[in-house]
Amino acid sequence: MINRAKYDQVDLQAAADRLGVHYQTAYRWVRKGSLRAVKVGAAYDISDDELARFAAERAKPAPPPRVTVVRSWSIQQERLHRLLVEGDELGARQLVERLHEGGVEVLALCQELLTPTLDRVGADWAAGHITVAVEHRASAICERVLARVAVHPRGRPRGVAVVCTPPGEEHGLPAAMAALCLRSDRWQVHHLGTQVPVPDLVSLVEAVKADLLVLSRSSADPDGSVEEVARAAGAAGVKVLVGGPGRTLRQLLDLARAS
Ligand code: B12
Repeated sequence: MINRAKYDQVDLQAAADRLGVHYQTAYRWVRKGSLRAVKVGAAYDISDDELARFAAERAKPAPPPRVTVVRSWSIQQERLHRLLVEGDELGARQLVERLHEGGVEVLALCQELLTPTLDRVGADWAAGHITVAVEHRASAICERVLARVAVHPRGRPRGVAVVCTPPGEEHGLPAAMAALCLRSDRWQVHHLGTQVPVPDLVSLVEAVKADLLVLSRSSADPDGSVEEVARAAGAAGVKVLVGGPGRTLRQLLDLARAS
């Protein structure tokens, strides 16, 4: 039998108590190796010195979070454009995720990186430099990259927003970006994608008690559906915001807050 007092050792429960944490937390630290312990049969012993060292380590201020400063968006756009045109999904994902993990906000990622790069992909296509297949692959990669950027801001939501495209509009990426940016600005967002029939859209807007309906589009309004949706949703008492090329996500967030 080991005399703990004699060797200035405490068991794991006592160590947890002294560190002010749950037993399981102390156990996890021991398993990870960050809290050094000696195994005695089925139990663990921790020395006083080790406890003091560990407590002092924990009391040190955490290092400041990594902050990425983007010196040149055009260099990032150039990189992303190359990756998208080559179909390098992993590379595109890593580029965006690295910036996001470095603290770059989703608004900047969408507005300064993805939007101009997609614009360039569109210009490549219009000029015949890339095929429709390459353009489709690039935009599909963007959809998946965007879906991986998770934002979970704390606090009470500002309100409920429904985001989609007007019927006939197949450009779904602006709506995906709008949804992401609204979420990051603490809106509860129902993102419906594209081609939602107007009566179904209105009934969902009513069911979720939306404060806001955001219609995002990249092209003009070939079906004249924007006005139809806006009228129907307006009649249901919801504020409608309509996007379009040349309009920015910053404007969207400002309009949404002002609504
Ligand atoms: C990818 C793409 C497609 C993909 C879309 C896939 C997808 N999942 O989205 C597909 C293959 C479906 C497609 C189809 C077509 N496309 Co296309 N497409 C593009 C491309 C390359 C990128 C679109 C995009 O996502 N842009 C980035 C977005 C995010 O930028 P944005 O449009 O400026 O949007 C911003 C604002 O709207 C704002 N925002 C969003 N919501 C809100 C809300 C509010 C309230 C506010 C204030 C702001 C806001 O945020 C966005 C981000 O900054 C563009 C090129 C370009 N310049 O955009 C062409 C482009 C839009 N397409 C074009 C064309 C011609 C077509 C087709 C007609 C081609 C065809 N012949 O079939 C079809 C139309 C289909 C349809 N009925 O909608 C033209 C449009 C020309 C025009 N003047 O209308 C473009 C500009 C290409 C070009 N250079 O000619 N396309």
